[in-house]
Amino acid sequence: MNEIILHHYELSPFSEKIRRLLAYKRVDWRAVEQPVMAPKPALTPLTGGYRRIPVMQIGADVYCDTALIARRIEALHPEPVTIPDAFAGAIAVIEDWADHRLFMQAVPPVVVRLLDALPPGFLEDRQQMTPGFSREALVAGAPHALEQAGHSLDYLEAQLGASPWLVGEHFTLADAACYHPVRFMQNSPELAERVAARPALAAWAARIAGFGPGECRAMEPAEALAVARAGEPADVGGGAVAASGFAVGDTVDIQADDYGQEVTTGRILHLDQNEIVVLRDDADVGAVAVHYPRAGYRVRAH
Ligand SMILES: N[C@@H](CCC(=O)N[C@@H](CS)C(=O)NCC(=O)O)C(=O)O
Repeated sequence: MNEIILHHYELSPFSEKIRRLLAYKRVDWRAVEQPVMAPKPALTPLTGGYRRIPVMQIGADVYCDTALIARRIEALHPEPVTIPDAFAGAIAVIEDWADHRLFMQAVPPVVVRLLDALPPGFLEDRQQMTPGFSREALVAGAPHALEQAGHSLDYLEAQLGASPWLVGEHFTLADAACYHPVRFMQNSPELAERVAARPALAAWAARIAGFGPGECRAMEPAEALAVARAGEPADVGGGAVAASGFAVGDTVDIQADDYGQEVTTGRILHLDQNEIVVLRDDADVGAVAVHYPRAGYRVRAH
């Protein structure tokens, strides 16, 4: 009942960020394969609309966004530490840079390379999430993104030439966050060449890949929905930050502020500086608590 269920797909870079953490921590987890494109009929009953990948589920608690998922895994499985207190702020800054800037430098060159192999409807689906995600815009944007990626890879190479990991003496969430765009870059020969040309970076990436697949067993999507249906939200410590303007019980809409505009609507169970938890009563799975980070998400009165 309390096992970690990760809704993911193999090629998903953000899922890889979480899979590396789970492998490093040697945590058992269940893998639910979700479609690469909307609709996601075995995911949205859990989230209430959010369609991005990955999503973590524990019973009837559902966690959106890797920033929150990583921190919940750390709280549940604190050893080995991947967010040491002494570096928590620096790790969050590097993570944000990796998830947004570094990742976005990888997207145009990689997608342009994959254009002929993409499933039908892929660009249209991503255009729904990010207006302007067209073949023409990607082709036009790829050379600059490639050039800019070189600078980012230089920063990583400089740090990894001086220390084995990006922050401190051990693998941390900062490494997992930077690894996922670097791994995604392997799909573009031009980017893969730039990674390979930086020896400390290439060796670091190989070490992280070497954590292996982790302790993972597949789960059917219907079984994950049944788990939610059978469970009750458990991770719902009450409370609200007065300064937020909201109170426990208010019905709110939650929406990403970058891409993917689907909205989750629910009643606030918990709200603090870092996280908002809303309760949804879903026709299919019953009561579920949906957890979001505050950073990167708009919360509005419904
Ligand atoms: N900020 C989100 C970003 C997640 C994200 O962009 N995921 C990609 C896949 S790696 C996605 O959802 N793409 C659209 C899809 O898979 O439907 C997070 O950290 O979880």
